[in-house]
Amino acid sequence: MKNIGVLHVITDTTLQSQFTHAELAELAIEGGADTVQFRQKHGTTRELVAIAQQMQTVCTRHSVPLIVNDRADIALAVGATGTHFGQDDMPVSIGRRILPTEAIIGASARTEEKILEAITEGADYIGFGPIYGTFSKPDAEAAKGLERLRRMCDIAACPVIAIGGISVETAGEVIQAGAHGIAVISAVCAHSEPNIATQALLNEIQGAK
Ligand code: TZP
Ligand code: MG
Repeated sequence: MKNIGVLHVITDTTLQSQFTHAELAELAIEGGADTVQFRQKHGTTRELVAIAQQMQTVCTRHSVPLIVNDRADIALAVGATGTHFGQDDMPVSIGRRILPTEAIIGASARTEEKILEAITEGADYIGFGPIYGTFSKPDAEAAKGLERLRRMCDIAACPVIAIGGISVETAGEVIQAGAHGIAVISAVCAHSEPNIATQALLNEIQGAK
């Protein structure tokens, strides 16, 4: 099994305009993020590659994996550690075929059936959520809650990364429900001090483990 981080910070420049993706990556890593994910839903491929390149430079300097959301081509282009696929993105089985063997592939899955399918196709971790209400993903489903998270963690034979509305107040209970780790956007990116926010989340995760 690959080494999957426990604190995935997904960088976002729509919730705030103070920091770039690369600056957020730097601050998150300073605060203790052990995985950084680049996720941007707008912009040309050329723009996205340029941003991902800057982020990869930061991540390489600190030996922290960079995961690119949706885009296996951009992950390959910048030498990122892996890709995270949503349920409407490239199938995990195809990503597995075109990415290097050592690449980390994450897959969003919201049902027991989809989780088992993603694992069979070669996902290294499952992203499950939203656990709580979130404003960061307009098309997010209704909150799934801790009980459903617990059930999904029981059936998944790989790490489950919980996502969606997770804050410093709730990170601990999410880990106690069985999640291997958490992924956050607003808890870090909408905070005036992303490094401090990341550090606080890490403390909660470590305290709960
Ligand atoms: N997928 C499910 S919820 C979500 C994504 C990308 C948004 C997470 O953002 P936040 O701000 O941590 O709720
Ligand atoms: Mg997607």
